[in-house]
Amino acid sequence: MPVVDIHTHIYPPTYVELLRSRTTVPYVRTFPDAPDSSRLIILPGEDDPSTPSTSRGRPIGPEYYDIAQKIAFMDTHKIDTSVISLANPWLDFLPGEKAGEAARKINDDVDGLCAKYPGRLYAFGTLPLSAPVEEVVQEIERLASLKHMRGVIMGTSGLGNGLDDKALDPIYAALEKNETLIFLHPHYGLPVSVYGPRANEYGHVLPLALGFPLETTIAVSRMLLSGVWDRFTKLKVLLAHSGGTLPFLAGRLESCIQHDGHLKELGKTEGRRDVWDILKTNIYLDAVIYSDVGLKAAMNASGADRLMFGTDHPFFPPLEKDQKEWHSVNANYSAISTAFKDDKVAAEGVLGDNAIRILKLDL
Ligand code: 5CU
Repeated sequence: MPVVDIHTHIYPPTYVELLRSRTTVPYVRTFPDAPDSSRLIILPGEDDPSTPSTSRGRPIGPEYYDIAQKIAFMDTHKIDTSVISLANPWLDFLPGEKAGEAARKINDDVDGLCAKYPGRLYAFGTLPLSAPVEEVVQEIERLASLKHMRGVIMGTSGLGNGLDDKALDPIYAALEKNETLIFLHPHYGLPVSVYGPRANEYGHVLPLALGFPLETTIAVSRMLLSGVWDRFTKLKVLLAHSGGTLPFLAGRLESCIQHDGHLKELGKTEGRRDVWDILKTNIYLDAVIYSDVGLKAAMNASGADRLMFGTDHPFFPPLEKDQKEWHSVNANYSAISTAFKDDKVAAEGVLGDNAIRILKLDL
């Protein structure tokens, strides 16, 4: 039974060099109170001077950029194949004139890494979203010709105005035409003010446990409300973290649409595809939710045949030194075995068969 990890990140060495050359978020640097440990600072506001040193970014070691370490991690956790993707914040922060070339270089580097480990690595490419739209479309076309690419990873900002922006239509059209799946992943979270004045005392818990999933939920809801899937009925999107909170809130979202006087006035409550249809036709969900409770909601919303195992490596390593097996990975394995204890075929689907079928992996 093959195990495929579809949510696993890498910062290729060229990207880490770029981060080391920067002094504003995102960047990599050491701090005077821990000069021997480089820290990766990526999330908005996480280098605020008032932030305790243990909460300033995260330590960055070779597990973030050395592909041999990815393979070793896969071996330890019995993962046959991984679909690797550049981690957040991708190329969102680059000036438009630099983004196209950076995307081509990173995508070629990542495709090259996959070529070194036949059958073990595939990838989601990266788009130069700050470049002119035509350049983004060109990269989508080019990615379709790279052997190991199976989609693109994207954040929720789109071209700067979110994923409900009509200016994205040529990009959605190119993705749909090439049957290129979007792996939609959060980065920006919620405005830090919602975490309150004591947020510094809580490490990264609130932005990662709640900010990330809510960001995804809001981004997808905006896509849906703006009719993206009515215009692009075959556009495929894989949502990180089991869809944020969308499986749990889909009924409420649908009901709010049906009861909205403004939408009715605009004629937008009729003749549209509803949330459940889109969840079962266009959306795929990863199984990175660490509990069978969330996983069952994901299964009920989209169907067990649309769920795919993931680890989020290299994020969420064990905090104990010398702990080889990762608790976070084992939590995702256990969630699958508990949620699908009476359905071996569905469990095998989530662990690997669904990814092989959906992403057309040649295994
Ligand atoms: O720990 C984190 O900050 C993250 C992150 O930035 N991206 C991700 O995919 N997982 C965890």
